[in-house]
Amino acid sequence: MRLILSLLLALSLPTFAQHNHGAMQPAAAQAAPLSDGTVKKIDKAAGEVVIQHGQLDSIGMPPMTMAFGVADKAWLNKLKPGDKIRFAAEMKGGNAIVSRYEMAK
Ligand SMILES: [Cu+2]
Repeated sequence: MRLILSLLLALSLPTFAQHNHGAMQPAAAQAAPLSDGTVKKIDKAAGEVVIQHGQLDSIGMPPMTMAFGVADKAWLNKLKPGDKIRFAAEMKGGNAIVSRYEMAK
């Protein structure tokens, strides 16, 4: 019985986290469409990546080049200037961040 309760708790945690986040951003992070972007610069000290991006409907932005925070700092070691990516943007604590990305093919 104790094991089952633990399992249920573990399974429900990710759901709770998503709902919690969804309170601020109606379009949940997972639902945010991927947009095209080109990495211009990596700033590890600031924990930011500068991306030239297209229209970002998820955060209501026209195309521009700007700095984004990242959901996972490890990405700053994987990305490099010139990389073409497809990424999802969301607002977190007043800053635009890359919530997920994949390399463009
Ligand atoms: Cu922008």
